[in-house]
This record gives sequence, structure tokens and C-alpha cells, in this order.
Amino acid sequence: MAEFGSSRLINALYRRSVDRTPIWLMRQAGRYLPEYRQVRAEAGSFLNLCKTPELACQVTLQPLNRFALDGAIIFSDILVIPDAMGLDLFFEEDRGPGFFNPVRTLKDIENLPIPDPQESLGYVLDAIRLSVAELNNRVPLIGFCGSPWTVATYMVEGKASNNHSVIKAMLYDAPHLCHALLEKITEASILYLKAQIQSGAKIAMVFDTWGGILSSRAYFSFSLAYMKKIVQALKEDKAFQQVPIILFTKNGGQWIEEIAQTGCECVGIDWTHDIQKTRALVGHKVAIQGNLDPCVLYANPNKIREEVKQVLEDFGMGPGHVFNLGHGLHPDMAVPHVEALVQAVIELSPNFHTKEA
Ligand code: 1CP
Repeated sequence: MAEFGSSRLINALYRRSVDRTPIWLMRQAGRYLPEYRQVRAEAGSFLNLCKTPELACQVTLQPLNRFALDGAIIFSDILVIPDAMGLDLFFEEDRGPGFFNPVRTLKDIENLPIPDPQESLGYVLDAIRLSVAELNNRVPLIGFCGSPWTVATYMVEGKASNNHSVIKAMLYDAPHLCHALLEKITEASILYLKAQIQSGAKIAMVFDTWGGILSSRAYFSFSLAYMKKIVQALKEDKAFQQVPIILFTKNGGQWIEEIAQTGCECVGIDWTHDIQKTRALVGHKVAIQGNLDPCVLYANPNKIREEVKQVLEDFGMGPGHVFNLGHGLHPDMAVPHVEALVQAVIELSPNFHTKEA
């Protein structure tokens, strides 16, 4: 928005010329940082950390204090919406998230409230306001939610899952149940993203981590259709249409053209996609975010630099690229390797932009 018209990240999202390629990293705040582990220990649990705005703000800022990143992402989780709907979220140490009250029947779905973000997610909004104040216009803050499909997988399975058998059974046996649930999550997500923007988020990202497990037909009707509703709801409202939207479907390479047609400003792609081909297909319409294989960070800093150069070369000259990993950083990644990655983008990417930018 106004004061961020000249931010490198926002310019790149609108495919305006920039002096170099902006970079931020999915899961840039997290367990690979010793200072994160310290604050998390202080908070007692991941959920307490999310629900204590001062601490959530602190960890949002931590990666920015170490690396010259071009964006901050609010520290929270996609599962706070179902938590606010009454599913009672918990995180087991090293086993990921779960819900005490998973959703299985039409009655369960009908009983789900659409949470008022001010009331039930006020802690995220407070963390956003604090983070924006701390950032003091240094870089824009990214707000986010999960795609309705991805959030639904956790609500129905009740925990992280490998084969998603429960929600897939629902999808095939009782598609109307699935759609009823997706409608509710969509409505809640729209209110939530709007509230995040009103609290100071300057970019909105939708994480569709599990869209890629669907058949092509199912992807369009159970995942993309609902992400499109979210994009449309923001774009048809004057108060929100200025905020660029990033859609990221992990393993969604084959649907990139349809994703780009939703009205979003940017598509995120994972490392299994060819960024050059993606640009040729949709680069005239949207910016592209990605797509270094996160596991490159397990290699030595020289190799990391080489691989960064390869991604920059594959995207090619000119604007419309936001550098990122193809998925999040892992907890066992080395901080100096992350530093090497950020430095490589800062040093090498000006060559891919014209000087007068
Ligand atoms: O122990 C810990 O400290 C918890 C680890 C952790 C962290 C750091 C979880 C639990 N969530 C988060 C933060 C988080 N989650 C962010 C913060 C901002 C940042 O990027 O720095 C974001 C954007 C998310 C989003 C999220 N949560 C997604 C979508 C993105 C993705 O990574 O695919 C998903 C699928 C979740 C669910 C979730 N939360 C946490 C875990 C371990 C998981 C994945 C569970 C699974 O394997 O299915």
C-alpha cells in the first residue's frame, strides 16, 4: 500500500522493475534458529508462543535481525482457524499438530462457527500490529492462511497424515460434506485475511500444502475453486484489492495456468517445477515465487551459491521473480548456510535486472 509502493518485494509481486531479486524464506522463523528455540522454551509450547503476541512478534523479527530478507511473515500457523472454530488444537512434541475434536459428520460441520477474527484470533492481529510497529517500514509483513482444502485435511484427519485416507473417503463418498466444510473454512479465511490486512499485513499468502495429493479434477473443485473465492473476495473489495496475493500449491505444477487465472498476483512453485517453463507459461500474468530445493541447504556454501545462480539463470532477466525455497526450511538446517543463500541472492541477482531500476 502507499508507504510500500516502493518495497522491493511488493514491486516484484507486481512485476515492476527492481534493483535485485527480493528474497524471503518459508519457515524463516523456526527451530533452525537458536534464538527461536530459546523463546519457544520460554513460551512452554508452540501454541503458547503463537498465542502470546509479544513473543510471536519477537520470533517474527528474529530472521530479519540476522539476514537481509525483503519480507517478514507473521509467526502463526494455518491451524489457528480450526482452533478458533472449537476443534481444540494441540501440538505433540516432534509429532506435529492434532485436534481433540476432528470433524466427521454433517452435524459436526453444521455446528462449526465462523469465528469473528477480532474475538477469537485477536492474538494474531495483536502480533501483526506489534510486528508492523517493530518493522517500522523496513520491509512489508506477509499475512497468511492455509488453503481451505489443506486446512480441511487436518480438521477431518484430526492429525498430520501420510495418505489422507479419511478426508479422501469423505471426498469420494460424501462430496457434499466436503464442500460444506470447505465453504465454511473459506468464509472464515476471507474474514481472517481481511482482519490481518486491517491490522497491517501488506501481502497475503495462501498455503496449499496438500492440493498436490488430489486428482486433477478433484484439485479444481476441492482446492482451487475455494482459493479462487478467497482471491475474488479480496479483489472485489476496494479496501483489500491493493494487497498482492501469493497462491502456493505444493506439487501443483500441472495446474499452474489455472492457478495464475484466479486473479492472484503471484504463484509459488516448489523445486520439482521448471521455473523457466513456468515463466514462459504464466510470466506475462503473474510473478513467480520460488523455487530452490530446500535440501540444497544441506550442501556446502559454494554449492548453495551455484544452485542459487542456477535458479536466477533459469528464471532469466527482468522482474517478476521472488526468490524463495520450494518449501519451508527444516529444523536441522545450518544458520551459516541460510546466510550463504541470502548473500548469494543479494550479490548475484542484480545482474538479472537492468541498472536503471
Ligand atoms: O515445534 C515448533 O516450534 C513448531 C513447528 C512449527 C512452526 C515453526 C509449526 C507446527 N508451525 C510453525 C510456523 C508456521 N506454520 C508458519 C510461520 C511463519 C514462517 O514461515 O516463518 C507458517 C507460515 C506455517 C504454515 C503451516 N502450518 C503450513 C503451510 C506451510 C507448509 O509448511 O507446508 C502447514 C501445513 C502447517 C501445519 C503444521 N504446523 C506445524 C507443523 C509441524 C505442521 C505440519 C504438519 C504436517 O506434517 O502435516
